[in-house]
This record gives sequence, C-alpha cells and structure tokens, in this order.
Amino acid sequence: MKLIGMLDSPYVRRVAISMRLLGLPFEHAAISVFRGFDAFQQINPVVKAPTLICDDGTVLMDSTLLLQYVESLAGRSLLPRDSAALARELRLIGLALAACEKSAQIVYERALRPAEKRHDPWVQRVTGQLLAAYGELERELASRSLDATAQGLSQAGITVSTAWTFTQSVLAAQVAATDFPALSALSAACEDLPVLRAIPCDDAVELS
Ligand SMILES: N[C@@H](CCC(=O)N[C@@H](CS)C(=O)NCC(=O)O)C(=O)O
Repeated sequence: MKLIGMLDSPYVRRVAISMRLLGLPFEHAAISVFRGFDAFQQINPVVKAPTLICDDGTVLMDSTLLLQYVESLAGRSLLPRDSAALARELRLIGLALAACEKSAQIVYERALRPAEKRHDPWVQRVTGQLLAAYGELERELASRSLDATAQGLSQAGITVSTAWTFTQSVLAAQVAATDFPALSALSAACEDLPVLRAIPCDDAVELS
C-alpha cells in the first residue's frame, strides 16, 4: 500500500499514525496537493490528500474511508466496541474533523485568494465555526479526557491531537492555546507518544 500526502495535513497524519498502530506496513510519498499538483493528479485525478493506493491498485481517498479500509485489513479497530463509548468517540472525532476543515478553509483563503477578493463575512463565519468546534471539544475533554497512553490511544485521541497540532501550527493567533487548556494538555500527552513523535506534523518528512 502507498499513502500519498504530506504529514502537515492532519488527515494524512491520522491515517499514517493509525496504520502504524494497526501494524500495517505502507510506503509513503509526501506529495503536496499544491506544489505537487501535477504529480498528485497522475495518481489521483481528484487531487485529495490523503490518497491510498491499495495493493490491488484501487485508489481510495478521504481519511475516514481509508481508516475503515485499513481497519478491515488489520482485523481490528481503533474505535471502541461499546456503543456508548463509540458515540462519545465519534462525537469528538466529528468535532476535530470539523475543526480541521475550518482551519484549512481559513488557510486556503489566506494563501490562495488574492487579498482584494477576500470576503470577510465568510472568514468570520468559518472562524466562528472553528472556535465553536474547539469550544465543544474543550468542554467535553475538561469534564472527561481521553486515554493518552500508548496502550489506550484510540482514534479519538489520534484525531483530536493531530487536529489541534495542525491548527496550532497554522492559526495559533486565532485559536489561543491558553483558552483551551484541556485540549492542549491532551494533545501534548498524545504528541509525546513514540508513534506520534515518529510521524510529526511536518511537510518535510517522508516516512521510510
Ligand atoms: N474529508 C477529507 C478532507 C481531506 C482534505 O481536504 N485534504 C486536503 C489536504 S489537507 C486536500 O486534499 N486539499 C486539496 C483540495 O481539496 O483541493 C478527509 O478526511 O480526507
């Protein structure tokens, strides 16, 4: 299998970390959806990261679908079986993925749209949604955090911490870490685990 996409993408990173945890070997190509658009297009005409090339050549996209596929290969899941625990994890993952999406929209708005064409009400709306997603996560985690040990790390822990690290790397001024102490603490604990340290939020890293 080959995972395409750069590790500064929280979507790519959550899949790479999960595959390592599931014990699934894979090749990695750190191709940018922007600087490497043409090369990416040769692999996946839709140019979405992450893209996974399966061993039979099938090309998959969307991190959640990739996780569904790799978990079926591994024969086990990083999500809990118990339905109440599952609902909580899925809520946290949904909030974290929304935060990733809103962070990326703000980054794209700044990096790709000429300043004179920016629509401030849109940026305000997206920023409000981003802060709402992290506000909900903070509230949830302050009342009950997640297991951040190597043995207990689940998909929610992976996705929440990779989302938070991504947002802090690109929008630290808009999302002040001091306003989100429970999220910051959980993320710091997860980022300190060997599997996350080995797969950093860094566009220069290509996994071997
Ligand atoms: N829902 C998707 C989102 C993936 C996504 O938006 N990835 C970004 C890179 S961080 C991308 O492909 N951007 C290029 C584009 O959308 O044109 C997932 O979970 O994989």
